[in-house]
Amino acid sequence: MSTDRRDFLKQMGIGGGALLFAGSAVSAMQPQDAGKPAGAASQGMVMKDKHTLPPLPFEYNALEPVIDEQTMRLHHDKHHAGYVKGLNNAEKQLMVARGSGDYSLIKHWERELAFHGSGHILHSVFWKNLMPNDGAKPEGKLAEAIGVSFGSFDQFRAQFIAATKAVEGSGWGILAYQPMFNALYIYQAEKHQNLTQWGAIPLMVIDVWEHAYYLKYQNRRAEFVEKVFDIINWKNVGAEYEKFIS
Ligand code: MN3
Repeated sequence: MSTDRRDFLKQMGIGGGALLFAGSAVSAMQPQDAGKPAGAASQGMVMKDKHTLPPLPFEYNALEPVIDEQTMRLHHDKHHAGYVKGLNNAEKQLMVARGSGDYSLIKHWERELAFHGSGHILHSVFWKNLMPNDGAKPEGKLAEAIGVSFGSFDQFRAQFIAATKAVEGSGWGILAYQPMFNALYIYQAEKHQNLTQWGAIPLMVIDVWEHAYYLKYQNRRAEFVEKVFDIINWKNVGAEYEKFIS
């Protein structure tokens, strides 16, 4: 794994490796106990939150008038925070299940892990994507890759906007790098975790859950998608892409 990749995972709070434990139980834990969560759980060990809500990289009103301040506050502070909380809880519940050996709710917690984990990842990418950009377009290696994968920037834009507008129910438009095929793809995600390919790395995403636009745009999702496409921070997207192709 490259250093950049590790940095990315660290930024996302998902590169930590071992679970973190709080309290004096840590120092009391003997090496031979490390693989025995049942003992740890029965001693009342508390698992710290592994994932935290990243701060917005700009002010809440920075994207006005395209995205209004109230929507940004709710979206980041409530919705994204909810996915972080849900992900931490799923991981804790799975630890408890490993400890007790009771897997009667395994389907539920695995689903929660996929849903909230994917929600946390996509929102973290979304905030970094956005910035009033004065009509900037992708440059450098990202621009070249868009040309190879989609024919041209305009063709990419048309497909991305069509896919994003047409998400069925709640979901996302996603530009991703697929390292397995060394190519860029546009995916249409339902919820956060459905309709993708394994291994794909989201580079640029637009959230089309109603919570992302309804206060200002009501049912006009298409208008929201077109306006947000014009405030994409292509410099950041290009930098993310270059991290993964080296
Ligand atoms: Mn959202």
